[in-house]
Amino acid sequence: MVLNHYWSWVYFPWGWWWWHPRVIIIIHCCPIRIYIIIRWPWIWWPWHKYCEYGWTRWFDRDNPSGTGDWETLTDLRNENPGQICDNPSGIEARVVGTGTPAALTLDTFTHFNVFSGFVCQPTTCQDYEVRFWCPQQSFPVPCDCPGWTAWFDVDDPTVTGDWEYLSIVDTLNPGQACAKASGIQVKTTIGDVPAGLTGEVFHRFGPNPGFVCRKNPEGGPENTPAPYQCRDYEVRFKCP
Ligand SMILES: [Ca+2]
Ligand SMILES: [Ca+2]
Repeated sequence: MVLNHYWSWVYFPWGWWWWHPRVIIIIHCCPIRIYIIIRWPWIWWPWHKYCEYGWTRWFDRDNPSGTGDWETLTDLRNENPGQICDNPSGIEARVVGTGTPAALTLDTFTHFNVFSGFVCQPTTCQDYEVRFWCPQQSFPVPCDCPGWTAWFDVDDPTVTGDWEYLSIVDTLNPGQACAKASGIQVKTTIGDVPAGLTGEVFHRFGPNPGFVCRKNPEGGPENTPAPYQCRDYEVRFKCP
């Protein structure tokens, strides 16, 4: 359908496209993601806004009976093949039904990270659901989202690696973070590459205590040169 001499639009399976000799606008739903690409004078300049981009849907495979609430990555992948990427770059958990952030409950989480997923023990747990951040390299940076902190970079990958602990972020940035978080996202400071796409080895990757990329194995000698490499990462947390 032609709107006027210059503008046309069409609906593709994942959104509406408008195009013009100098502007392309793409609106995706749902959740809503907006992409605007402007050509001036001959270079195409992209702009985008997508708070939810890259998150999986919420998963709730277990109920808090018996040994607790087990939302492990192994089980979730087995029961939902192809829906969770191999190397998530973030994780978030909340209570089913109420949407209460995990950090606001008094339950104990024995696992809460991108390696093993989420486990609440013992049996007094509420019922939790979890989701993972699986972005694509071409759209790496989510915009500012409600409840999420700014991106913080409190360490450099010098001798032992890059240590981005929530407690350190909170101490160095009073009032800008929190003592207990419900989610974490990690990307590189240069290039905005999601952590899961860098191929590096991470030692810690959960809201609590935070994120660590070590150049040496835990408990091993500080070898020179270190066996692993670490880029400089920055983190943001879901508070609470
Ligand atoms: Ca559950
Ligand atoms: Ca860093």
